Amino acid sequence: MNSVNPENRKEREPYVVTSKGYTAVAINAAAKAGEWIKSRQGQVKELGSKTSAQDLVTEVDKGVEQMIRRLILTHYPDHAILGEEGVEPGADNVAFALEEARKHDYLWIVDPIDGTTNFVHGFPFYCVSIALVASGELTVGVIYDPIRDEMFVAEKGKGAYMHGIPAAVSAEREPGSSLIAMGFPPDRVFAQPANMAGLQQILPQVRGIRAGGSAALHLAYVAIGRVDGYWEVGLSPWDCAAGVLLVQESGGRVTDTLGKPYDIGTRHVVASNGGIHDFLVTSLGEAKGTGFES
Ligand code: 2AM
Ligand code: CA
Repeated sequence: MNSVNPENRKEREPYVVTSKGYTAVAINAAAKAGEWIKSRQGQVKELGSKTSAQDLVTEVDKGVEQMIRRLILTHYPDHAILGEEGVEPGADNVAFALEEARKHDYLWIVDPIDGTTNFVHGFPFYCVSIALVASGELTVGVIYDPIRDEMFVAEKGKGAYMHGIPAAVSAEREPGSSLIAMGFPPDRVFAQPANMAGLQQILPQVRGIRAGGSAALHLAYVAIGRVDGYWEVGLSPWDCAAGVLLVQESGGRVTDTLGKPYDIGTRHVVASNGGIHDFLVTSLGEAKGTGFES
């Protein structure tokens, strides 16, 4: 009789590590990626541009994304991955790639370096961002800042943490006492005028504004209360997916610039402690700085 020993069959199949949870895999990948990125600061060899001289990419972005993809697929070979360097630039291409990616039950959204311009210039404000969307729901969000060695971790329904300490948004309710972050993606035709309009409206009403150049880190800073709110018009899914879960799990609120609930396709984002959210949304509307005007 031709009997098959199941143990032998197991040995012949590809070896798949299954013992680690999604969050542990994301943390491990972000930590490894972050260390590599930090070690390459100031040593970029292949500086390229995508849509314009402002839209930069380096061999480090590409190499780190490959590494993160391999690490995730080692554990979960049938999961899908949407990464910044795997998609052609342009809002239409991003939207198309996202619609394809959404069909998968398990979708990882990866930005190998959020803040590439900072990385290229040696301005120490950039991070690795990894999110998992399971059955359409943001489930894990991990952001790692290798410069400060800060690991921000959020799990749906379980809260957000920085180095194991629970994260919480600020309690500020007064715009005049608020520190706000925002940003300028490289698009100068559509995003820049909208973001400038919002800046013009909001800056005179708040304590200060910071535009650090990393959407993901700004969202992590909302989550941990270092800034009270953040907005930016013209983002891509990988810039904000992980950070959005961090803010939500820290007690904050995330919408689009019209105040509608966030979805992974949302490009014009407002995130806050909740207390100043309506102020930001209302101000952007008054300024015609929502990105939805045209
Ligand atoms: P990046 O560094 O990963 O490219 C600047 O405030 C923010 O805009 C950063 O998070 C930056 O992410 C993002 N960004 C840069 N190029 C972009 C593009 N072409 N489309 C959307 N967002 C972009
Ligand atoms: Ca990036």
